[in-house]
Amino acid sequence: MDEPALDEDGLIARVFAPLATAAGADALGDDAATFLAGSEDIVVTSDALAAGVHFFADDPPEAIAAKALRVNLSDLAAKGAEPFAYLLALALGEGWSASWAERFAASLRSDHARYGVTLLGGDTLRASPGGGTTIAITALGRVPHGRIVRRRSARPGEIITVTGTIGDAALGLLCRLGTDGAPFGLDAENVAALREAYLWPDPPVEAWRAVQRHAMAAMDVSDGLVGDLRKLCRTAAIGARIEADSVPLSPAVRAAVENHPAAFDKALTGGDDYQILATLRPSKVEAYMAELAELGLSATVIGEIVETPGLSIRRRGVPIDITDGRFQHF
Ligand code: TPP
Repeated sequence: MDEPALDEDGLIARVFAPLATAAGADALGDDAATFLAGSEDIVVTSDALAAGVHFFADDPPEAIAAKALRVNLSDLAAKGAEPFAYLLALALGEGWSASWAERFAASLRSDHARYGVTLLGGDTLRASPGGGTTIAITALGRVPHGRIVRRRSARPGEIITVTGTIGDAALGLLCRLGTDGAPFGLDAENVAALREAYLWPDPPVEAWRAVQRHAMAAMDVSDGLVGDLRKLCRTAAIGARIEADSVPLSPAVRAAVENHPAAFDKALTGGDDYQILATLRPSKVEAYMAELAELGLSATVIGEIVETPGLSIRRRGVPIDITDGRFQHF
C-alpha cells in the first residue's frame, strides 16, 4: 500500500516536531527558535535554497547569494531580532567554478556591511553528481530575554499590517517563465522592475527594532500573503479579516492587475515577498509606522484580527474568494 502523502507542514508537524522538545523551539511552529545566552535570547533560523526551486541555476551568483542570506535575515527581522551572524552550508552543483564562488562571496561581503552580519562557520561541498547547487544558511540574531515576537501571540482586535509591497517577485517569476498571462501586457520597464524584485529580494531587515517594540505577533511573508496569513491564524487560533484593496501594490503590479485581473490573485498568493506581516494593538500602529518611516520603510494596514477562525477577504466590503495558491514544496 502507498504511504499517505505528507506536505511540508505535515512532515514538520508529524515527523520532526516530536524531536523539538526545547521550549525555545516552539514545536517548530514559528519562523525561528530561541535559546538563552546570558541576559538575552539568541534567535536562530534556517532556510535552504535549491537551484530550480528557489532560484534558476543561471541566475547571477551575486543575486543567489543575496537571496540566500536575506531570506534568513527576513525571518529574524520578523521576530524582532537584530541579526549578527550566520553559518553557510554550500553544496556546489553542476557548472560551478572558482569565479562563480568568488562572485557569490563578494555579494555576501557587501551584505555583511549593509546588515551588520558576519560569517561564523559552515561547510562547503560538492552536490551529488548531476545535482544542482543548494545553499543552507542558519542565521543568528538577538533579542532581550523573552522579547521574541511570535506568530501565536496574535489576538482579536489587533490591526494587521504588512511592510513594503506584495506580489512583485511572484509576478517577476511569471514574467521570467512567461506563464499565467505574463508579462501581463507590461512595458519593458515594469517587466524589468518585477524581474529585479524576484532576483534581488529586499526584506526590511532594519525593521527588527520597530517589530520588537510594537508588534504583538509577526511572521515573514515567504509563501504568499494569503497562505501565510492563514498560517498565522491557525497558529494563533484566531481569524483575520482583510480588505484586498488595501494590500500595498507597486506601480508595476498595479499595472499588471489592470491589464490582467487574474494577476491580483497571483500577487497575493505567489510568495517570495519577504515582507513582514505584523499585528499590533491599535494604539501602537502610528508609532510603528513612524519608526519604519524614519528608516525609509513603510507598512500598510490591511485588516484586523478577529475571534472567528479563518481568513475572510473582502473587496470593497464584499467577501471574495482567493484560492490558496501558497507555495508548496510537496
Ligand atoms: N521557482 C523558482 C525557480 N524560483 C522560485 N522562487 C519559485 C519557484 C517560487 N518559490 C520557491 S520557494 C518559495 C517560492 C514562492 C517559497 C519560499 O521558500 P520556502 O523554502 O518555503 O521558505 P520558507 O517559507 O520555509 O521560509
